Order: sequence, then structure tokens, then C-alpha cells
Amino acid sequence: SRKIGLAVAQMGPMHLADDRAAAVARLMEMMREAKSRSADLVVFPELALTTFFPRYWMLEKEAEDKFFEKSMPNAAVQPLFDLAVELGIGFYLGYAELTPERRRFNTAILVDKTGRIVQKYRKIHLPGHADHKVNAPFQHLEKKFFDVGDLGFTVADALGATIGMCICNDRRWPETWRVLSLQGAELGLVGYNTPSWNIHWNEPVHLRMHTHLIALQASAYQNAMWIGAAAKCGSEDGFHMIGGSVIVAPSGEIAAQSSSEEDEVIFANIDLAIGDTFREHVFNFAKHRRPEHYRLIVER
Ligand code: ING
Repeated sequence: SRKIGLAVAQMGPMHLADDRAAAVARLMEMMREAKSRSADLVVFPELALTTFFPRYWMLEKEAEDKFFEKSMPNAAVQPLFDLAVELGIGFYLGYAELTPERRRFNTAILVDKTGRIVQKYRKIHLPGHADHKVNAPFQHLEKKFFDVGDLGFTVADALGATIGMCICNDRRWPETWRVLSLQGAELGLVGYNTPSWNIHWNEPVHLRMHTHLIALQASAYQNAMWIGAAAKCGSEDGFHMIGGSVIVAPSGEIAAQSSSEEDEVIFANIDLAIGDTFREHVFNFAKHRRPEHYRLIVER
């Protein structure tokens, strides 16, 4: 067996009035709890330092000033990096990134136990729209506020595993997880902010949790991966987002799941060797996979 302690730190709401210091304090509290549960790494949500601002139509300059990180780490998040080194724990953190060239990304980083950023991912599947839907109860402007990620889907050997990262909507696309598992990923990390209401059609609310879970359970099984998924959830200034933070095993079984819509740490002592068994006997890409018959997936 190859066991590592995996924690997922779900965040409750971040309101417009809440500042980064408040977010970092909450993340540090949950990092301490994760360590107390003997976690080697902890997964924080997508856009963990701010409210889910793509729900608002606002001047892009205003959004950049208010919600984007100009450097990482920076003064506001340095205490989190310092605590990680002090405790000896790694973490995944999602945030809005403004580059020196003024490009904007929905970004996540993987930080190891020495506080070093060992991997960066920029969200590729940007859901929603770029236009102002004046009649909608809220917007979903990721296509306005973010550029499509330009770093691809990559893996890193860190914290005792081969780790792949993605963000929120990426988890719904099978290509995301297959490209990561083709590179040897055995543990996938994903943060998300998933509105409960659908502004495009009258979708029953329960389907948000349903599609979230089947996407992760199927992907974990079909790619022989463990997946840790961290929600930012609850009602942010009245706009509700689903919880459902989970740790999913390569069997597709849920090993741990949050039960609240607030700050909550879930934990599992995951055995990476379980993935080895599925990779050897079921999803043995070398033995069974036939890419010559899959071309449509990329060419169309
Ligand atoms: N949020 C949602 C998500 O993919 C969404 C948006 C929900 C798209 C349901 C399609 C269906 O979980 C983000 N931030 O991607």
C-alpha cells in the first residue's frame, strides 16, 4: 500500500464585504485541522480568496483591482504559505491571477511542504458567457473575466503522489481526466464554485449535486484515480452554491463527503495502490486502449 493523508477543506460563503485576510484566516484554521487529522496535503476551493465575482457585471478594471492577485504568494496569503511550512503540509489553492502582461486566469497552484509552488494550472473549460444578460438573476461571466488557460493539463510528482489539477467546470469534461491519467496522474485535485440555480433553463436544483457527483465518481473510476474536490458553497450575498465536497476512490466510491455548506474539513487516508490495481487489470491503457479509433475526439 502507498498511503497518504488527503484533506479537502470546503469553504462556506465569501461575501463581497469579506476581505482576503478573512479568507486566509479561515483557510489557516482548516489547514491546522487538516494537519491534526494527519493530512499530507489539503485541497482548498476555486477562487478561494474572494466571493465568486463572475456572478456580477462590473468594469473589468474594477474586478482586476478588487479580485485578482497580482503576485503569488503575496502579503495577504504569505501567512498561509508560512503555516504550511511550519506544519509540514502541502496545499492546492484556487485564485484569480492577473499576470504582468495583464492576462487574466482562473488559476490553481500546488504548494509542497517546503512552501514551494510545484505546479500551476489555469482553467481551460470556462463556462458561462461574456455578454451582460440583463434579465438573468445573476451572471456567469467567466468568459468575460478570464482568458482560456494556456498551461495545458499537467501532472507533478509531489507530496508522495503523481498529482494532476483542474478547476470546477473542467471536472465535467472526460477529456480533462483522461489527459491527466495518460500522464500518470493517480490523484486529481479540483476546487469548484457551483451555483445551485441554472440561468439558462429551469433545471431542478437537485440535479446540480447529481451531475457534480456522477462526473467525479465516473472520472475517478474511468481513470483509476483518487479525486479530492473542494467546494466554496452556501449563500454568498444571497446567491447559493452547492456543497458536496468529496474524496472519491478509484473504484468510484465516495470515501468522504461534507455534510454542511460551511467551512468543513473532510479527510481520508487514501491508498494510492488501489489505483494501481484498476490501472493494471481494468484501465490498462497499454493493453486495452485503442486510440486509432478515438480520433474524432480531437479532430472534430
Ligand atoms: N461553475 C459551474 C460548474 O461547472 C456550471 C458552472 C454548473 C456549468 C453546471 C455547467 C453546469 O460547476 C464553475 N465555476 O465552473
